[in-house]
Order: sequence, then C-alpha cells, then structure tokens
Amino acid sequence: MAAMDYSLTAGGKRLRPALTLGVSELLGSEITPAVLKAACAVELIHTYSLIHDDLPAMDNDDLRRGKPTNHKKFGAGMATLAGDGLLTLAFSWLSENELPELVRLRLIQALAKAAGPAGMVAGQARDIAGEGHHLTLDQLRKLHAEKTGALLAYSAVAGGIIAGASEDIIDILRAFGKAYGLAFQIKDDLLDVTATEAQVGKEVHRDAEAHKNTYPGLLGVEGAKQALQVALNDAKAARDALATQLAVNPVILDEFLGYFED
Ligand code: GRG
Repeated sequence: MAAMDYSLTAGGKRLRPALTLGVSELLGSEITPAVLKAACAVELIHTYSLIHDDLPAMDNDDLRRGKPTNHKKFGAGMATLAGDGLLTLAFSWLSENELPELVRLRLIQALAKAAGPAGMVAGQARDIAGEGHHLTLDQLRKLHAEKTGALLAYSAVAGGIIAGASEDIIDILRAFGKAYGLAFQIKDDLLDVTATEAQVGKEVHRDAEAHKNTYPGLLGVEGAKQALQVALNDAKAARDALATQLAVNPVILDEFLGYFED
C-alpha cells in the first residue's frame, strides 16, 4: 500500500530497530534475516504511531520527516488505514519468521504490551486528556514513560529476548530503555522550543500552541535540561551495570547515548 511505504521510507532514524539489533549483537546473537525481520517490527509500530499522531483529529501536523504528513499526501482516511496496516503487519513480522517459537511469543507479548493500552496508547490518551490541564511532574513523567519510553524500552529488551539473555540482563536493558526513552522525549520537548523546522523536519512550537504538557513548559528550558541530564545519568548507570554483568564494554549503548551530545 503506497501510503504505508511513503511514511516508512520517508527517512526516519530507525533508532528502535537499530537498538534491538545492537543489543542482540552485543549479547552474541548473529544478525540473520529472521532477526532482522523481528527487529524491524517495532519500526512499523513507531511509524504507525507517527501517522496517527499527525492526523487532523490528533495533532493535525503538516510536516513529518521533512515531508508532507501522510494525511496531507493521501487524505485522512487512507492515512488512518496506513497506520492500521503497519500496526497489524508488525505482528505478522514478529510471528512469521524463523526464530524459535518461544522467542516469537515473548516478542509479540512484549511489543503488544509496550504499544497498546498499557503503554504507548495509554500515554497518547493521557496526552490528549491533559491538553489545557496542568499536569504534575510525576504525571508528565508517567505520560512520557508510556508514550515514548515503552517502545524504546521494548526495543532494548527485544535484543535481550532474541539473544536468550537472562532475566537479570533483561531487567538492566529495560532500565536502560526506560531512561533513554525519557531522555529522548525531554530532548524532543526541548527541540520543539529551541530548534528550527529545517533541523527537525517537522513544525516547531506546536506543543505550546496546543497547550501540551511538556518538560520545558513545566520546568523551563534550564530545568528541562537538568531533567534530561538526570535521565541520561540513569541510562548511563544501566549501561555500567550491563558492562559489569557482561564483562565487556557495551560500546553500542555509548553510540546511542551519543545522540544527546550537541
Ligand atoms: C497514535 C497511539 C498513538 C501514539 C502516538 C509516539 C507518539 C504516540 C506520538 C509522537 C509524538 C512525538 C513527536 C513524540 C516525541 C518522541 C518521538 C516518538 C519522536 C519521534 O521519534 P524519532 O525521533 O522519529 O525516532 P524518526 O522520524 O527518526 O523515526
């Protein structure tokens, strides 16, 4: 379906599947075609979430990944279907591959939990319900953990599941992904205030216009930068715990943390 291809190939960073692949390789897994297919399922979910988030009924954005949003190009009906198609296709990719059955089942369960009403969908619902209302920092942290953190935590955990890692390692990966996800969302909030449209490939200053709850809105730009550092320190602590447990330097996690260097 052209509308699905359009957004998938529009030039996203592919951060989430890259995290899954990086972690699984770090833990000794070979990148086979089956691993690649399973790892890329999360990008389908992420792309669906952006298409739906941009719809007139949600954020009503015109620009995404430097191009007209899906509904601007194909209309709201087709964009809704493109999102629906990507969401369901993700679970086909997770279930139809050559990985062991138990690995596939665990990935399906973990992604359904992260993307659904206990994760990303809940965060988006809180975001919409909170528009124009003042959320506390705790409420905002929870919203961000669900909306953005859950999918990034899944991406790290999925690498562990694919590699057959112990529960201890998977717990550390989850902690890394959660902290990384919070840092990622705080940075996104900051970019909406400080960056230009050309830098981020989407319209800026949209959060304030929509009376959204954001870190800079609640804490100011400097306060948000400090909160970003706290989240990054948590991610680094998880990275260090992984280094100790595995007795290797998890360079790949450092590369992901490099995203936050200016
Ligand atoms: C519609 C159920 C539903 C959920 C939407 C993810 C989301 C929930 C909304 C997107 C709002 C947003 C811009 C959040 C900021 C963090 C974020 C997910 C940024 C975009 O991710 P990147 O930077 O994007 O990885 P690319 O384009 O590189 O893939």
